[in-house]
Amino acid sequence: QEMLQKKSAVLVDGVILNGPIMDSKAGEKFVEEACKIIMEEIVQKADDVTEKVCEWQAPEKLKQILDLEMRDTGECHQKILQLCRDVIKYSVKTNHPRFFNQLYAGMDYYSLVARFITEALNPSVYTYEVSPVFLLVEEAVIKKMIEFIGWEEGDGIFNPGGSVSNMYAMNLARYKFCPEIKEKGLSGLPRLVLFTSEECHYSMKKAASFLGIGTENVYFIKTDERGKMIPEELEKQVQRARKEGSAPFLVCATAGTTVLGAFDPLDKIADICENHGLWLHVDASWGGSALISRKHRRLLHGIHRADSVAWNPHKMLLAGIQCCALLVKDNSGLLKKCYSAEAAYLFQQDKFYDVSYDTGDKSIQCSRRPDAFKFWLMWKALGTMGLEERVNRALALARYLVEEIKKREGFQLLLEPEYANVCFWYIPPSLRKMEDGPEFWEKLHQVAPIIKERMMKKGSMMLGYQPHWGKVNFFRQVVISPQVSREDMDFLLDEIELLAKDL
Ligand code: ABU
Repeated sequence: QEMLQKKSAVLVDGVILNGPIMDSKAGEKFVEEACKIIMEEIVQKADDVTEKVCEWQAPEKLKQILDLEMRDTGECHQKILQLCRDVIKYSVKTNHPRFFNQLYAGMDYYSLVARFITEALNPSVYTYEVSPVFLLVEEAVIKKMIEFIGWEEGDGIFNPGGSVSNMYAMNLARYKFCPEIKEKGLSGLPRLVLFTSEECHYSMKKAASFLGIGTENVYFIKTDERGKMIPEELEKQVQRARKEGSAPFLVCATAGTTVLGAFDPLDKIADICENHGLWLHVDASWGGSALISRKHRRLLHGIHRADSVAWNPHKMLLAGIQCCALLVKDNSGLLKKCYSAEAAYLFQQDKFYDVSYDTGDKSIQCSRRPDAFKFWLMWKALGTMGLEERVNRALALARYLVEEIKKREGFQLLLEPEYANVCFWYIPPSLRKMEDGPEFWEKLHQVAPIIKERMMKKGSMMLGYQPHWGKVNFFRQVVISPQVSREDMDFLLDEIELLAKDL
């Protein structure tokens, strides 16, 4: 009413248009109070082992606790702040020192602040005009990552996940093999075949299906007892594909497999690719960060011979999900040629600045998050040596755990790890005297899921398990976080013994 009485009030379709409709002061206060909760409940508790890793609730119970219904009228700030507290309380604390469940863990303070900044600025990284800083940062980070791979030059793009990077690489390799596909589509193509190991990431199958290549045209190459692709088997399969009259175009090697943490022999695989004129993509989503370590980069020996590499700094280096780069050994603008669609409303060629900085058209996305920035701020703060120390320490902790497992009764290593994946069985007291045979393995298969249920309901730690290629359920312990200490490794083993003492 007051506004309408003012002479200057403008009313359109029954809506007053003067002034903003938001109460900025109340909004600022809300942000301030929410930040305080984030500090108290997440950041300050991140290294506190007395806190629970998770506060398990069954889905139906959690639905009731959270009051998920969205109503016609909004709720007061106090209620919303309480919801924020509940969301934090019932979420898994992936930054807890005893979260060993996935290929990411821990909290990096710099990348966290970078995320706060980008969330607040809300940029989309496609043109220099809306993302000047983040585009330059992405360029600088890609350049540095390329240096660590050992290429003299190259190109790249940050993507939402390693799976997407792998898909980009598959499509790029196919585009290089038959560039006319971009306009003509699949109809004129021969039967394309690609090769990857039995231990590869499941995204290879997804990508083959999504891109219309077909999962039957992914030839899975046998691996050795450590999970590494056998090059002689690759050679045989390439020859088989040729004899069948199909068109091999891509080999995807893995540097750091998901379960066993195995590294394929890149040099030997590169020889085969060179002989047969095949694109070599290395999925180093997990293992790529070993390139930062002078001690461990030998795991990726030969990676400089790859045509493309997927590398996720959000895993071992803690850059915050998601931070995933696809890097390409190319200086001909292949990424842009393959993916661009030249939208005139974004990529005008008559802008007042150098439009080569409008790099968004190299991406299959339109809106894109500034993921490189988290990695950049962290790298600036820690330096390469700080990142290197992170990798070295994680692998030293994994080694410590391996040696402790060997000493303890009831624990059995699956294999000597090369990286941070420590795979082992826990054989509970009742099975220790049992004869090796189908019954023993059947019973052992049931042990890890029971221990997992107990640890989650107690909230003491989180550790993954899986069956794998005929091997019954075993634990996969992943060591990443700099918040983890030697004591946490001991705790992990003690806790498994405690949780399984009646089994
Ligand atoms: N991209 C693989 C992630 C799954 C895992 O954490 O085991």
